[in-house]
Amino acid sequence: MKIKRFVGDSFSEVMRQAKEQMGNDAVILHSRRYKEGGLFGLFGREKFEITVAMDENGRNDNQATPTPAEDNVEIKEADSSQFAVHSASEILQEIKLMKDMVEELRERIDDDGGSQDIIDRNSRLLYKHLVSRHVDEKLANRIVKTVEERAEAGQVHDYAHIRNLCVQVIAELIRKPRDIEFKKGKTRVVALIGPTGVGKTTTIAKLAARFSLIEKKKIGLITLDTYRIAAVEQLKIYADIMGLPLQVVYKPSDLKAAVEHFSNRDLVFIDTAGRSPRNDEQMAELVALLREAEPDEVILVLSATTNSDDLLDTFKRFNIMKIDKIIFTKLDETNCYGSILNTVHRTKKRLSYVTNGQNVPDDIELLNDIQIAQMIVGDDSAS
Ligand SMILES: Nc1nc2c(ncn2[C@@H]2O[C@H](COP(=O)(O)OP(=O)(O)O)[C@@H](O)[C@H]2O)c(=O)[nH]1
Ligand SMILES: [Mg+2]
Repeated sequence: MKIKRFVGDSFSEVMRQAKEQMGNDAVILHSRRYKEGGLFGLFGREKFEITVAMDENGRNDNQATPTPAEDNVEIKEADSSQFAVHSASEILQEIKLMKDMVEELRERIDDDGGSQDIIDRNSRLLYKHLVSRHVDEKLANRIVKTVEERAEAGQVHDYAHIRNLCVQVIAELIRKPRDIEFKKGKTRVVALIGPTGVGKTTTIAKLAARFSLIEKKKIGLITLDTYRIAAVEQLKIYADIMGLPLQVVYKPSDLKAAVEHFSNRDLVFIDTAGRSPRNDEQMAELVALLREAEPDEVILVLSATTNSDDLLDTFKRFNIMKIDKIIFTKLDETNCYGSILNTVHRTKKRLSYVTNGQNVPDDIELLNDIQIAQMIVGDDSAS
C-alpha cells in the first residue's frame, strides 16, 4: 500500500495532483484545510490537504485484505515532509473512526436542522395566523419572538404548545380587564363616550340592568344625547322597563344638578351623543359638558368592527377627556379581534366589558385577560 499527502491552495488542485499521481482508484483517507503562517492560525494563508492511499499494484478494491507482508507500508516517493507512514491496520482503524464521526455529525445536523425547521415552520404559521386575525405585523412579530424564546426545546414540534404560549403572551399584553370600580359610600359617576352608533346607549342599558338586577346597586341614568328625539326615547324606554330614574340634560349648566340629584345612588351612567371625533366644535362641547359632571370614570366605547388605524385615531381625539377604560362592542360582527389587541397595546389603556349582540341585557361580558387572548388567537386548529 502506498500513502501520500498532497498540499495545495485549493481542494480541486490537490485532488488533481492526487489523481495524476495515484490514479482514479486511490482512496482519500483524510482531508483538512488549515491556515499556514500568521499568528495563532489567524490571518494565515488557507491550505488544503488530502492524504490518499492506493494499492501497491495500483489497484484499490475493497476486498483486498492486508496480509502481514503488506502491513508495513513503504513510501517510495521522495520529500519525506509530504509523507506519513502507517500500518494498514492503523489506517483501517482510522477510517472506521472517521466513518463513525461523520455518521455522528450527520445525525447531529439532521437533528438540529429538524427542530430548527419546525420552530421556523411553527413561527411562520403563528405569525401568519396572527396577521390574518388583524394583529399588527410588528406586534405579531414581537409576539412570535417571545413565544420562540419561551418554547421548551422538547415541545417545539407541538403547535398546540406554541399556540398556548401565544395565548399567554397576548394575555400579558392585554392585562386584566377592569370592572366599574366602586368606592364605599360614594356615588360612582361613569360616562360613556365614543363615535355615533358604536353602541353607547345599548351598552348603558345592559350595564344598568346588570348592576341593578344582579348586583342590587341603585342606578341613576343621565343622557346628554338630546339632539334627536329618538335618542332620548331609546334610553327612556330602557329606563322605564327597568324602573330606573332618567335625567335628560339639555344645557351644560343643568348637568351638575342632575348628578347631584343622584347623590343617593350607587352608580350613575352618563350617556353622551355620538359626537363625530372629526368635528372639533362638537368635541369641545362634549369636553365642556363632561367637565361639569366630573365623572369618576370615562369609558371609551369602540366597535370591534372598526380597523386599527381608525380606532387609534378615535382614541386620540376622544382622549382629551382622559379616557380610563375601553369597552369593545359588536364582537359578534367579526371574527378578527386583532384590532382589540392593537388598540390596547398602542393606547396602554385597560379593557373593561365587551358586548356581543343587540340583546339587552344579556349580550355583555367581563372577560378575563386569558379569555380575551384566546378569542384573539381564535380557533387555529387548521394549522
Ligand atoms: N351586533 C351588535 N349590535 C350592537 C351591539 N351593541 C349595540 N349594537 C347596535 O348598534 C346600534 C347602535 O347602538 P346605540 O346604542 O344606539 O349606539 P350609540 O349611538 O353609540 O348610542 C343599535 O342597532 C344597537 O342595537 C353589539 O354588541 N352587537
Ligand atoms: Mg346613543
